[in-house]
Amino acid sequence: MQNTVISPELIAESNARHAAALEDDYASLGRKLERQGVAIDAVTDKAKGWAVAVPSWGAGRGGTRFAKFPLAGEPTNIHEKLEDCAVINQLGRTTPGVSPHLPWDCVDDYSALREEAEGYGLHFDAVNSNTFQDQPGQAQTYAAGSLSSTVEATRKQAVEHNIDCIEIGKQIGSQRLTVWVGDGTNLPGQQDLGRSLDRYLDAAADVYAALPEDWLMMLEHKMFEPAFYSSVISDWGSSLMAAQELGDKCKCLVDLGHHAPNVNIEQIVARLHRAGKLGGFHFNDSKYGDDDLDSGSINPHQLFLVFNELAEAEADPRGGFDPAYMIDQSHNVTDPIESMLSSAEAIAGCYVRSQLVDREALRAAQEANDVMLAFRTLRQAYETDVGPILAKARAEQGGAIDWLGTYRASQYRERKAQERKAVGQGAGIV
Ligand SMILES: [Mn+2]
Repeated sequence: MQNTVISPELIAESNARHAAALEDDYASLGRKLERQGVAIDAVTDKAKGWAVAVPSWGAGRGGTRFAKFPLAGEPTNIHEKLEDCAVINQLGRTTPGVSPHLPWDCVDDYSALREEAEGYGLHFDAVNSNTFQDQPGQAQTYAAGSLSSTVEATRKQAVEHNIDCIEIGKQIGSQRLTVWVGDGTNLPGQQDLGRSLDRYLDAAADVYAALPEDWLMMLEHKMFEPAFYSSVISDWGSSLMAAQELGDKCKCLVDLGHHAPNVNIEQIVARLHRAGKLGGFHFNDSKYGDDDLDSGSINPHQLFLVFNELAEAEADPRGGFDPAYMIDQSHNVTDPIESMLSSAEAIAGCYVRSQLVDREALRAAQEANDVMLAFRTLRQAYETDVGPILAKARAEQGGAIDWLGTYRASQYRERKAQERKAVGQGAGIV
């Protein structure tokens, strides 16, 4: 018996109020797509089979380096985070995976934690290591770097933490390790830019050597922050270089916020796939830098173009196509459950739109150098309102047609505000 956090009756009652309007919209969209040669039910089935993981840390309020504004009833441990993730998946039916972060989510009994997640219909996705901050009692500081540190004992400590993450990951059913290091410099001359990469690669090779056969190590690049002059794995070029040097079980992870403004991220996606090194995504949106805003809130067109490249990659797998999809954003002023539901819908919507692109027509227009027709072929899919498909997919799997209204009617957060202990203030960590 699956542990349902939100009353199924409440969802059913809410859906009953919206069912007639949805059927009307779905039928109308179905007729429109049929004229384009697309069977809507087949697309809805694809939507049902598509998933994006949520990060455990995203269940809590994030913050900036200036402040964090806690939300009454937000989770304070992995058990409460799992409960919130269960709500997100129960209403949205797109997010059965939870990506844990260590040591923030460390517990004594990992098989019990795995069972707890499964009780909610959830599973654990990629495990995220953390060598960007010091933990209480830690022997070596990461103030001057972790895997790339000039201090051998510090590099060793960072390697051992990553290996611990793999061991914990095995117990909770994960098969991927995401490695992001904050290593870098704040002033020119602080470190030798070449040797710091050498040290990183040597240490990362020790982590790689501990990977089980059926695991992947994903390297996440980031242009800047916390290091503001140079980062060791600053861009997709450094990431690709490292992944190629480390081996077949190492791939690159693209966090949409980790690039300079206006960088053509969809092209990076195509390039990484071409190199057989597209490992996964961290979805978020940004206006200025690594803002970690809700996915699709600022530039939904870019998100669509990324998914268009993913659809191309899936059609031409070149030996493999299995990227890990995860949301990675910071909810500073919203209820994280609402932001994650909104983001999952935006991301799934771009996936669905990418499935509506007439690939044959696009290819023909490209081959004929018919620029406008190629553009319009893409644009037609982007401009399609796929809301009815997403709502239908949710409803048919027990989720909510109107997830926001249903969530608020459940008064889940208000109840948790009574039950859970208050979160401390202070700067957030994102
Ligand atoms: Mn990320």
